[in-house]
Amino acid sequence: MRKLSGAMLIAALLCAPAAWAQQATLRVVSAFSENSIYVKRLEAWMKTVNEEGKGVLQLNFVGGPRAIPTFESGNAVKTGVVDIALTTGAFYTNLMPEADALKLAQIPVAEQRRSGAFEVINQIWNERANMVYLGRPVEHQTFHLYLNKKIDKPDLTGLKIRVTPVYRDFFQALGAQVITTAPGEVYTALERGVVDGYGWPIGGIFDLGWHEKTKYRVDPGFYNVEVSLVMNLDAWKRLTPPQREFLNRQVLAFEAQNDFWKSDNEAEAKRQAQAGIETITFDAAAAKRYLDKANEVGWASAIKASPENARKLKAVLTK
Ligand code: 173
Repeated sequence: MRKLSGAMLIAALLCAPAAWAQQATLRVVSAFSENSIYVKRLEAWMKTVNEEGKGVLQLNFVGGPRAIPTFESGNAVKTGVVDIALTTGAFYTNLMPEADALKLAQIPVAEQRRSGAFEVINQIWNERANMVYLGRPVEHQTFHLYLNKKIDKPDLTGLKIRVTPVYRDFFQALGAQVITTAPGEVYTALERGVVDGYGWPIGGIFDLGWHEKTKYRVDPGFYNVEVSLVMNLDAWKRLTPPQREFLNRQVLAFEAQNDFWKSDNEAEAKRQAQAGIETITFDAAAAKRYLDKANEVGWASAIKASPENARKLKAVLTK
């Protein structure tokens, strides 16, 4: 320091705030619990982003549902309480019911980016929720019905099932009585016998100990599990072009790891079997009816709730 002349010191001090302004720090939350596989992968990704983003962009993980309750995650992003959330459309249908339609996508996210589907999603998300749809770092997973009572056909009459908007209309169409809860309440609901089962992806039931309270998994799985990064539109606009480019590149790198889920699916199914969870399967005709029903009910609900946007999404997300 002694070697700096007075003029140089002043110049350095004047430059410092400008240089500093080139680094943005964004607040990130997760609608999924902190010990979930989704958040473990998010944190690993953020670590890389922060290492590579020094002087450009930093991500600050604020927390999971204890920081922002699961079903408030969309609102927190919309209003700018946080900048980014790892969440899913079913958790912010209060803002835009069509968000849940991303589970009906039949084409991979990389293709959605090439085909223009991604832009259609972004137009809708910008307008409806003041959000930028950044990317989808979870793919190749299906949802399943987990039960504590045995069934031999796709008929849930007399069963109480924990749902979110993902499964609500489908399970209801199969005769179930449904109870909506955040993931954080599933264990207690099972423990108290408030529900006979729940919907959840193929992976993750061990994260919160649900395997202890689960007897059966129903196959086949249905829909396309959607977990995405969404960002407040104003916060996005405040970023400089290089910061946006950096963030986009990092999200693409995250999505490029999506094959991870294929091996995770196998590992999780195996682990469930080892934990004594039996698989319930239907005959081919019943399985087809089950999947067709899921799809049909899914689109019918989305179109009913938000006709114009759901139709736009259907046009670009299905084959
Ligand atoms: O809570 C849920 O069952 C749910 O809707 C969901 C959505 C995506 C991934 C995991 C769970």
